[in-house]
Amino acid sequence: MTRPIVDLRSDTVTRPTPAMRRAMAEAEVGDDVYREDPTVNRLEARAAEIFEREAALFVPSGTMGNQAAIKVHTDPGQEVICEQRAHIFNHEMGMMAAFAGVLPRTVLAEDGILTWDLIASQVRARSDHRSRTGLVELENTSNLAGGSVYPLQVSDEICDRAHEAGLPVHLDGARIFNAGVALDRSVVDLTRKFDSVMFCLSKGLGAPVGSMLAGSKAFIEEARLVRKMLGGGMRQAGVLAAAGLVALEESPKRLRVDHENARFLAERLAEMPGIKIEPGKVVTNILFLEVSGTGLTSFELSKRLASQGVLANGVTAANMRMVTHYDVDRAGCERALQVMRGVVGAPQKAVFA
Ligand code: TLP
Repeated sequence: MTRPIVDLRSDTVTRPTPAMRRAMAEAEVGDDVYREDPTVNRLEARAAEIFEREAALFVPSGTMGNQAAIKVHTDPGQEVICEQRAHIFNHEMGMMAAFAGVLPRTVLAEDGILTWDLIASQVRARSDHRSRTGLVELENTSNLAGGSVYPLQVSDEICDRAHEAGLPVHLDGARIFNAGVALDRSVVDLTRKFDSVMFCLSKGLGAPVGSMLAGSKAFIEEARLVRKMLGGGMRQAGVLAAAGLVALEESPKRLRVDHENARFLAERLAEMPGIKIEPGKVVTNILFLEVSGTGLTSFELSKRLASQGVLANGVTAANMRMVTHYDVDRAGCERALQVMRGVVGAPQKAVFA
C-alpha cells in the first residue's frame, strides 16, 4: 500500500475543504470588473469588517496584493525600506523595480523583526543627491526568518514614527492570522496602525486561490486600477471568493493546531544528529533547520525525503524549511520524523552512495 505524501513544502499546498468546495459550487456570481459579483462583494465587505477598514480588494495572489500596494504608495525612483529576508524583495520576481520603479533598501534584523531604530538610520529625506524613501514595509509573520512574530509595541512604534516622518507603512500580512494566534491578539490589534494590509486566504487559511488588500476607500480604489493593469480583473471570481469566505470564517480558529505541530516537529528534529534548530523560536507554523551537520546539503536531503513520501524544500544549501498546515496532521508529522530519522541516522557510506 502506498503511504500518503506528507507535504511540508508550504501552507500554500492546502486543498479546499469539503465546505469550501460546496460553497464554490453554489456561489452566486457576476462580472467582478463591473463590481457585479455578489460573492466577491461579500468577501471584500467581510474582510474590511474583520480588519476594521473602509474597504478591501480581492486579488489573485499575495504577490499582486503587495505589488499593487507598493505601486499605489510610491513614486518611481523612491526607496522601500524592508527587512533583508522580505518576500517583496526575495520572492516577487524583482517586481517592485520592474513595475513600480522603486529600489529596495534592505535592513538585516534579528529574527526578521525590524525596529524603528534600525529603520530610522535608513530613512532618506528629500535631497538633491539621493533617492528618497517612499514606503516602509513589514512582514508579519516573517516567512524566511522562520515564522517569527512582531511584538505589538514594536510594529506600533514603527508605524507611529514612520507616520511622523511622513512615510506610509504597508504590511505583508500573508500569515497575519498566524501572528494573531501566536500573540493571542485580534488581527485588528496587530494591523490598525498600518496604511495598508495584505493577507492571504490561500496559505494557512486553506482557500485554493486569493489574497486580500485592505485599507482606506481611496487607497483601495487606486489599488483596484492597479489590479486591472496587472491583469487581475477576474470576472466571475465568486467561485473563488466563496472558498475565501469559508476560509475567513472557519480557518483562523484551527491555526493553533498547525503551531502545535510545528513545535512538535521542532522539538524532535532538534534531537537528531547533525540538525540544528531552536524549538523555542518556532512560534507559528514555519520552521527552518540547519542541516549541514548531516553531511548532506538541504537539496540532497530534500530528494531523499521525497523518495520516501516526505516533501520539504531546501532554501539554501544549509537550510531547509518545513511548514505545517491543515493537510498535515500529527500522524503525518510523526511519519515525517520517522523518515527524517532514517535518512540522517543512516551510515555515511549510505549517505554518499
Ligand atoms: N510565499 C510562498 C513562496 O513564495 C516563498 C511560500 O511558500 O511561503 N508574502 C509572504 C510572506 C509569503 O510567504 C508569500 C508566499 C507571499 C507574500 C506571496 O503570496 P502568493 O504566493 O499568493 O503570491
